[in-house]
Amino acid sequence: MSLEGGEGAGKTTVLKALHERLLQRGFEVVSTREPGGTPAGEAIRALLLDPAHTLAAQTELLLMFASRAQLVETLVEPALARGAVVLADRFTDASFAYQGGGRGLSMALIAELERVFVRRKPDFTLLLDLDVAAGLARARSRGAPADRIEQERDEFFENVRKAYRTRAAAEPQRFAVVDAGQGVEAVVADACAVLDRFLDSRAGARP
Ligand code: T5A
Repeated sequence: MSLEGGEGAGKTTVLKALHERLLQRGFEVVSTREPGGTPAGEAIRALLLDPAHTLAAQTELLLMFASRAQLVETLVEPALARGAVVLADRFTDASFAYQGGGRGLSMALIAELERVFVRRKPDFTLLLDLDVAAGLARARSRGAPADRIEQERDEFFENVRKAYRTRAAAEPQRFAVVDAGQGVEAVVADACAVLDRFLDSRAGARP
């Protein structure tokens, strides 16, 4: 299962709560993040987010998929094979939203990379939907210098949000959308409630 959203939407905060909820419900949980999640993936993440680099959009896309391919081969597939739940802070939907929606790269090309190198979609995806200005303000309030992608203009992030919402609307059976503009406690409560509904609908099956 995966967690998605724009900058500062609160994924890190919500991920911890969902991880705890899954443990309480008796699952082995493997939480991970993208780009990154493996030693090689974290090195790729550093390259991707370093503002010192000017990357072509295609390079950015392929590095996202390089990190993802490493994660799928070395972490996701082995974890699923032994019956664990993988809880991913971003997965392929982020490439559709950022590289497709934000950068304007071909959605068909991204779908083809997904088909060849990922070969699966999350069973359940929680989208934290938030006004772009509010998300950027939250991200900036942490005081860390903006990374390469956070330095993009607002229009880029508006297109990212639009692409996420379009994907959620197209696959309502996979996506649940939570209003991330609420206070932390309300967002966490909503996120846990939709997770519980999903787990209950699967009647004990692994997500
Ligand atoms: N990317 C990624 C792509 O372009 N393509 C891809 O395929 C993939 C996988 C790194 C970047 O890579 C891009 C997207 C990103 O630009 P990331 O590490 O997930 O991906 O980066 P961010 O989205 O930048 O992660 P953030 O850590 O900024 O956002 P989070 O995790 O959504 O937010 P979080 O939980 O750290 O919260 C941000 C701040 O807001 C507060 C928190 O305390 C924190 O200070 N906060 C709230 N404040 C008020 N109300 C709430 N409800 C709040 N929830 C959290």
